[in-house]
Amino acid sequence: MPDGLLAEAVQRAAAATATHCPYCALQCGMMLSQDRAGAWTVSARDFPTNKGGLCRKGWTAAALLDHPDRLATPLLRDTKDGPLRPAGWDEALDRVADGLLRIRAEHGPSALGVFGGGGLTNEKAYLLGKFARLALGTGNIDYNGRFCMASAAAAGLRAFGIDRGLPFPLADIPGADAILIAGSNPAETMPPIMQYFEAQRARGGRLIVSDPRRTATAKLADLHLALTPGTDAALANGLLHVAVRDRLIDPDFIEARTTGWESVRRVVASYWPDRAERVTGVPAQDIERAAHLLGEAATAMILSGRGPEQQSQGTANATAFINLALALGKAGRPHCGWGCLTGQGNGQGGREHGQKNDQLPGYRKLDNPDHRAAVAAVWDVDPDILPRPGMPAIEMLRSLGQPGGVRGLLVAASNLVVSVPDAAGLPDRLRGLDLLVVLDQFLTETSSLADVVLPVPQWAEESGTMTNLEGRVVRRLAARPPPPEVWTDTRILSALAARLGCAAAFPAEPDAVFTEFRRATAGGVADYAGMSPERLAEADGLFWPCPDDAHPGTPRLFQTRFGHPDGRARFTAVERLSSAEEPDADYPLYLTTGRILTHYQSGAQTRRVAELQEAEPDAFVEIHPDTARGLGLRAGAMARIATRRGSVVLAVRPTPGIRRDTLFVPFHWGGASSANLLTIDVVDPISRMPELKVCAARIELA
Ligand SMILES: Nc1nc2c(c(=O)[nH]1)N[C@H]1C(S)=C(S)[C@@H](COP(=O)(O)OP(=O)(O)OC[C@H]3O[C@@H](n4cnc5c(=O)[nH]c(N)nc54)[C@H](O)[C@@H]3O)O[C@H]1N2
Ligand SMILES: Nc1nc2c(c(=O)[nH]1)N[C@H]1C(S)=C(S)[C@@H](COP(=O)(O)OP(=O)(O)OC[C@H]3O[C@@H](n4cnc5c(=O)[nH]c(N)nc54)[C@H](O)[C@@H]3O)O[C@H]1N2
Ligand code: SF4
Ligand SMILES: [Mo]
Repeated sequence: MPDGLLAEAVQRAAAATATHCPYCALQCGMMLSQDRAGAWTVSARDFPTNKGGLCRKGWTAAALLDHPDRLATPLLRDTKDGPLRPAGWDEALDRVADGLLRIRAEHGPSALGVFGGGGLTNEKAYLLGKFARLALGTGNIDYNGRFCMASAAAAGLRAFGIDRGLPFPLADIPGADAILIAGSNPAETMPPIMQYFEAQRARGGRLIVSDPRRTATAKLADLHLALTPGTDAALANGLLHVAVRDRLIDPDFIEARTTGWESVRRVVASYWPDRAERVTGVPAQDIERAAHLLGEAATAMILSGRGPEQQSQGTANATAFINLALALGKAGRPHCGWGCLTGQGNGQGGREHGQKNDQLPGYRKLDNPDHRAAVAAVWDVDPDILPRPGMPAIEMLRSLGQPGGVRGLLVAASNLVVSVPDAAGLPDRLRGLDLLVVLDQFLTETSSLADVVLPVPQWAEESGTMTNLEGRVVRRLAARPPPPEVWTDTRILSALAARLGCAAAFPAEPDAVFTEFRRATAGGVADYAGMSPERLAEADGLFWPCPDDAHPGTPRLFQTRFGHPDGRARFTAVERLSSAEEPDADYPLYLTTGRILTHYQSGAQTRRVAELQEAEPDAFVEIHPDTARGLGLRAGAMARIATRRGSVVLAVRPTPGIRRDTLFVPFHWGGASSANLLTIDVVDPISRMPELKVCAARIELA
């Protein structure tokens, strides 16, 4: 860090720094301060997203800053079977560069792969994409957002022409007379957001939740639709059937602002309530009631979570709910709209700037000649040297070590071994690579397999921008300098690019990257050009697009026109198709997976926070008490859950709110209790999202 920045960070450390949480996409505002004894503490601050609230993960985030597990130097392995040992930066970076160059010389650039994460700042995500395309020359870059909101993004882009998770600010939520939360559990995954739903309910608004479990969120709702896992499109089509039948749709809106309605109308005609009930298990009268609550409300929103999206039919599911919102005339108007509750800290920005296989900065497309030319001009290279789109995540991970596949992989900000579906074979595939390099703060289930581990700062030790679930760009400030032998991700990429002989510029400091990044987004859909650090610091962030210094930013999209050239939203008819694997005699139950309040993602961070780990030390399986009784499974007993991929042994947690035919396992743990030893890696044909939410399982006393 240059002296000026260091001095600034030190000065801030003496006072409290106004920053944002390291975890989810709400990006709650927080203060970080150090007491006289040197301990760091978090306190809440009044920011528009969290309004003074924080969840337990946010409150305890500072516990990781001086954690004894933190990596303090690069680590490397002298032989494939040898242990990791500390090394200096020159040795570690030389090793990485030599390894990458050797693979490229022998097998070509597409034998190199990069795997990124939605937790990276915009600057890092941008530089990682540039690094893959220019320094490595490979198209094989993808990231964990593929497992997150890729289906919602694909559906939103197809329907609206622009994918921004929420096309409106959270502040609009209380003004919606009816809201359907489709397969999300924000009471556990974004607790401070519940203020907005509570305000909506206090105004007399109605809340509907569709989820196979009666979650903390569903408990607050007027109506809970406890659908069978994997039947979301049937539910949405059933709701739209009723809306058509009972004249709840908005023909004027359909006529003026959309195209393609006829084909949708024809398809939903056969989703009469009895049929929808048979498929979804939701009583027909509840489907009728929900359709009326949404259709009769003056304003309504549909908010999508990972439930309907993380399926092999995820794009179709999200599309079916978008069709419903459009047909009701509940999109592109005040307090109305379909939106996706994006998950990771920078899940939104991380999907806009080039760490996706087919993408260039500014939400541009790698296969569009104009887009290639625009970005190549900023990078000062010939557009023809930009590679073509490479493999999306699951395909890339399947290719590891295969003929023609990836042999050298660089991972930044993902703990793949825990979070990838059907993960049993992944550790061996990673070990078998010619070179695995992981940039992380900890020795995780993934980084511990690497040939070279490069330590990076934590969120409070470097500045950077994050784009939250609303499309609001916020600036995180460094509260203290990183430990001496820890390098930022951007500095590492810059040093590697130089060693690889790349002629293009690779700025090392986040602020310099941000300046270049803003230029690279100029003219794109997600245009950040007008967002100077000074403006971001003054305001409570800025919403993209914000093309110039005078532009106020765009909190609300689609109010007058949608993002397609004709300004109209597009209907796409979808049928409900079966999940990749349905229960049968051998595996009679559905297994679904997801989150609990106290842990974050693969648990790489939160399992190291004593308070959180004590609250939920181990994975468990939720099962309906009747199902458990029938199988002789008592509370706390250890049960074996098996699927065609593998089995895990977990404590039984009888839960009256879950469907009788469904098991739920949180995925925050690795090793023998990893939910992803059970899941299936079949992907959605459009979004390439894997089916994390549905497979067939059986359970028995262990
Ligand atoms: N505590 C905590 N908070 C987090 C995270 C975390 O790991 N922990 N991660 C962040 C990230 S990256 C994300 S993506 C978000 C995710 O936030 P959510 O979408 O709220 O999270 P999930 O628990 O994955 O899934 C939501 C719900 O989908 C339901 N579900 C399962 N199968 C189906 C189905 O077939 N149909 C429907 N309709 N519902 C189904 C589950 O029962 C679950 O309650 O959370 C963010 N916030
Ligand atoms: N069964 C099942 N599996 C799932 C899901 C599910 O619902 N069910 N959900 C999926 C979803 S939505 C998601 S988002 C994924 C998430 O799963 P992962 O991709 O594994 O995400 P994290 O656990 O957040 O891993 C982030 C890692 O990066 C490190 N890190 C944090 N900040 C930085 C940084 O700035 N730079 C670098 N280099 N490293 C950093 C952290 O220490 C951590 O090890 O899991 C997916 N997997
Ligand atoms: S809701 Fe999300 S951003 Fe807010 S404190 Fe919790 S983890 Fe952090
Ligand atoms: Mo996610």
